[in-house]
Amino acid sequence: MVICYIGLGANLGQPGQTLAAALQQLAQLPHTRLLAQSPLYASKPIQSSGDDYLNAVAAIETTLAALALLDQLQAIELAHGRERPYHNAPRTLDLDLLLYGQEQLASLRLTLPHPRMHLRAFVLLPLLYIAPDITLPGLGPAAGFLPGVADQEIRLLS
Ligand code: ROI
Repeated sequence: MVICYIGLGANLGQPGQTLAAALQQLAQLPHTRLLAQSPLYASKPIQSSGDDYLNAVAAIETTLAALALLDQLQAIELAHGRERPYHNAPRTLDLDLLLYGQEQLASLRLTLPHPRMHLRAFVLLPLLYIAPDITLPGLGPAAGFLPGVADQEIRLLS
C-alpha cells in the first residue's frame, strides 16, 4: 500500500460539481481507498487566464503502480471532457499526481514529487489542511514553502 496525494483543479464548466464527482471517482478506483479530502479553495489562475479555479487535494491509499494510477487519473480527466488545446489552457478537470509515497522520479510521463507543487498556494494550502506535517521527498517539510506563496490569492470555501 502506498499513500498518494492528488491535486484537483477546474475552472471551466461547473467546477464545484466536477470536483465533487472526481472525488467520488477517486474513491471508486480499483485497489484504492480514499483517505481524506481537503475543503475546496478558490484561487486566481496561476500562469494562465480565465475564471478563478476551484482546487482541492485528496489523499488515497493504493496498490496501483504510479503509472497505472496516472492512467486512471487521465481517464477521469477525459471523462470530464478534458481537452488540451494549448499549454495551461483553462480546463474542466485537472488531476495531478503530487506525491506517490516517498517516490522520487523524473521520467517523460511523470515527475515525482510534482515539480511545481511547492511553488503553488493552490496545492500547498489544501495539502497542508489534510497533512500538516507532510514532508516532500527531496524538498523538506511542505509548510516551509508557505512564505514563498504568500502573495498568491487563494481563499478557503466553507
Ligand atoms: N492556477 C490555479 N489557481 N489553479 C490550478 O489548478 C491551476 N492549474 C494549472 C495552471 C494553469 C498552472 N494554473 C492554475 O495547471
